[in-house]
Amino acid sequence: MGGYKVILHLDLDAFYAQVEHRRLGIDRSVPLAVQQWAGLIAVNYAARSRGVGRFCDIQEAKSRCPDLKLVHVETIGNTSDGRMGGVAANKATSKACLNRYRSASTEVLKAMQRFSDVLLIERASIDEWYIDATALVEERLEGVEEGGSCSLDWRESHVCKGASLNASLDCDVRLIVGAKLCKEIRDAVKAETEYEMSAGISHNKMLSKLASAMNKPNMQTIVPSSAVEALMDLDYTEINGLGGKLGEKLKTLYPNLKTSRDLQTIGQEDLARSLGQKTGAWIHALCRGEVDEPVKPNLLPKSLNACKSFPASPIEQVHKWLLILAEELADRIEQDRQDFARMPRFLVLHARGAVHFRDHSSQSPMPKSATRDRLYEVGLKLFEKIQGECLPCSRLALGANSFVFDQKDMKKMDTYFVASASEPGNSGALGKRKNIGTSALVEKKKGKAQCKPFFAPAAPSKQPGGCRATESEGEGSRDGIDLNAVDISQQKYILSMIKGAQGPAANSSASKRKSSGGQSNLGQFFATRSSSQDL
Ligand code: TTP
Repeated sequence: MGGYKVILHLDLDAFYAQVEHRRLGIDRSVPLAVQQWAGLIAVNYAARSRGVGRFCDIQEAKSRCPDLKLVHVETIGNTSDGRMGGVAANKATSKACLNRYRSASTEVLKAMQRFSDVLLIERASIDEWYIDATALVEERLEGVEEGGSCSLDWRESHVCKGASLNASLDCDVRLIVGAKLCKEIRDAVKAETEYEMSAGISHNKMLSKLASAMNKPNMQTIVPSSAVEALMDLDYTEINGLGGKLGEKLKTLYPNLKTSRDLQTIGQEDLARSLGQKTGAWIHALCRGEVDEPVKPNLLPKSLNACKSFPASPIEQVHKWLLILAEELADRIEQDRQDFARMPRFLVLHARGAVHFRDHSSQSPMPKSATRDRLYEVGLKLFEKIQGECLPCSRLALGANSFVFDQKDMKKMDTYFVASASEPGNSGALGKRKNIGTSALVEKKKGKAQCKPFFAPAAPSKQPGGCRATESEGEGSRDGIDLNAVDISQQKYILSMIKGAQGPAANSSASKRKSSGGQSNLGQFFATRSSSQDL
């Protein structure tokens, strides 16, 4: 093992717009934007080239690009009983519903999962993922040592401006093999879902995230360690984790510093004094491109939420919104049950009083049948408990958390799994894909030059920055999955569900594979306990 990580960051291009292109069968060359109420939330690249951006209001967008196709996000409500319906969007009477985009995101994840069960995948937001591809890269390189071959052609990738790759360095060889792999993953996702992604390939999450944005759309960029020093000229607020409150705090503390390189002039002690030991150490490494955060697999959402903010409202309005939220949550619980065979144990209601702007919450066991009407009924009782502090009300959220696995569905799936895994000739997805595409074949030379170990030791497990989570509704509920109670057949079931119940090949590959120095899907599943996030 070379000791160099290969971390990919994959980011869907103009995500919601792509979903609408596919759903409505609209050619990608047509300028298209997704609208939510009076604003644009996704703009495709054809429209961007005509001067349309998220900053435009609808009128300005139309005047810049008269043939712009506008698609409104799906909404719930707007009808007398709150049922879902394709009705005209009205912010005062309905709420945006992201189910369409969540499903598309799950499709993409499944396609990546099917590609290989050695990849470690972390969902960073609804449309971006980190992948630790180190194990698969090493596996390919081991194949070369055993007499196989491996492409060292990086022409399908960009290399970060001002940098070059050196195929005689172990670290760069790994990025080149990782880039080939990354292209294969993107191609597999495109073939299966039609969605296009951009990607970054580097040795850590921070650098691969910066890289994926360098050549959008539908391109990938490699950032070798030799590029890092020059890269640090960037505005530090562009670095993931420094774009928000922490970046603001840094600006206040050090008003004259703009770039990452400027930040390097502050000693770790000073940073620690102003921001605390952990954050100080983290920023000290971050502004040098040296943060080695692990990819934390998190495939299962830990809570499901439906929420709505509205002008200060009396009880009748609260009831109306509660019915709409119950509709959405019931739908999400059912979808989640189908995807992961589990049910939440608790229903939580959060409400914000419009007088003091304080949030209050109340929770109860989940009703046995989580239908809209039952959730509404229980939700009303939960609101009664806190309504003294919450009326008039300006925000409501209804959430489900603390999941247990559905024994009945497990059993069904168990039977399926055992039957399919025992079928002969199941070679597995990875085996089929190994060493494909060898346009410029290079035999691995013995005794390659080593580049200087560049990256600092792993950062503390909880960094202050973290990943953007566009869909998180901030509930901070606990993950109630009791993994100790999940036996091996249930784990197999969950694997097959996450992989989209592929049938024999995928399942048997998952059960036969050893972890190859990386973490299998099973490992990913176990890792959800600490790192999964709401989607
Ligand atoms: P982004 O990844 O920020 O952007 P994008 O995928 O549309 O475009 P790009 O190719 O530049 O990455 O956001 C992902 C989706 O999240 C986006 O398609 C729509 C949604 N979104 C919102 O709903 N509100 C917002 O303010 C932003 C920024 C995004």
